[in-house]
Amino acid sequence: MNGKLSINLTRLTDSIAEMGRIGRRPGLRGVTRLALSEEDGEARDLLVHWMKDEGLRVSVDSIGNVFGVREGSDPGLRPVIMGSHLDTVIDAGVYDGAYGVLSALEVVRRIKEERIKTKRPIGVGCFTNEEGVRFQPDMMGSLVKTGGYPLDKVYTHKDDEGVTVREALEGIGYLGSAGVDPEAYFELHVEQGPVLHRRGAQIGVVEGVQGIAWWRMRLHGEANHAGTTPLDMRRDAMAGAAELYTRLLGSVTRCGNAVCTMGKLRLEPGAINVVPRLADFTVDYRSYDDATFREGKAEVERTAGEVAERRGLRLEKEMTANFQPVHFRPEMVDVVEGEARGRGYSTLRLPSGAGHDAQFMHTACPTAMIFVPSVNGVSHSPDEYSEPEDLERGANVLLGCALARAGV
Ligand code: HGY
Ligand code: MN
Ligand code: MN
Repeated sequence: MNGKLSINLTRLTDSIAEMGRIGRRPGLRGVTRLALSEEDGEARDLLVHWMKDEGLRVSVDSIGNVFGVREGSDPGLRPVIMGSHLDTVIDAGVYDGAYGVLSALEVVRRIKEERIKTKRPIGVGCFTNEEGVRFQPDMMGSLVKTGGYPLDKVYTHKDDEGVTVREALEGIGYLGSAGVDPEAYFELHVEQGPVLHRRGAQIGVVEGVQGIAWWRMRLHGEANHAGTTPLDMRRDAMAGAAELYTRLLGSVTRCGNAVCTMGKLRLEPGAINVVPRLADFTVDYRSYDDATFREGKAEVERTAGEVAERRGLRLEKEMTANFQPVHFRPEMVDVVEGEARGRGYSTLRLPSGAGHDAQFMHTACPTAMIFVPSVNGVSHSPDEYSEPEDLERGANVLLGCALARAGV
């Protein structure tokens, strides 16, 4: 392989498969490891076990981010960290997050096997609650670590059962105190979208991450009889939510460079013959373009207000994430492209549609992301899949970038 050090693909895919056995649920085909759940704790414990097997110095910080670092010849230098997350959405694939964490572990294993002593310490990072499904906001671990959100405030955030982040961290034994301060951060991730696979490109050279805005909204109407209540007498919360979603989808379709999703919806009282009095739902709005993102967020809130007004509904809305589009440092983007091309891989530059810890690590240190193709662009689904050769290429690029940055 033109003399460049490469990873051990079998060991990597075996570790992904073993990690992918954690979080299986009857009736679901995928994995479910919601942040700070028992399953997330089990996944973290397995990672820590592997880190200790490799003799890494393991530390856990105050928001539960886990780091495993191999000392360098100059321990006074800040470490190069490669990482991602192990928590998942509901019924997820085995690659989202875990591929990046386990590829980072594989890189450290290979460096150790080759008895390479890097100048800088080099290690693995596993961030808390990247997905934001159980607790909001998403990318919580990297956001708090980089000072984007106050720790004492995030500790009080609750899940649907009223459990706080702090209680959940304590519950799985990952309420730590000491983290690491990376000199640089690299994140390898499956693209989760269709671009690389459609274009036949082997490595995605990620230029940035699109803006993400999340709301929790409640439309309050009035319960009434589904048979006897004339349409013009109804205050139907579901009709309001449906109209809002339809109008937002129409708007992002017309604008062409934004997306919108209402992924979670709960109705009360939730009976077939009762006009819903409450629609409790989420809105996820994203765009890579700064102006579109700003205007789009205003339109989401304006449209929700209009729909509520006209339908006689009371609107409650809470913004649970508001992250501007991020553009990685050009020199870091160039490093990824240079390493991939130096290995003879084809490359394509693109923004990330999904959120990642890298978008916050970017505010603390030089940061880069590497993508590999997702077959048919599927993710956040048990059908998420990437070819082993692609997994290998991505991990080889991660190895090359991190080793060069750490210095030998
Ligand atoms: O929502 C996202 O893009 C990420 O998976 N948390
Ligand atoms: Mn992810
Ligand atoms: Mn994800």
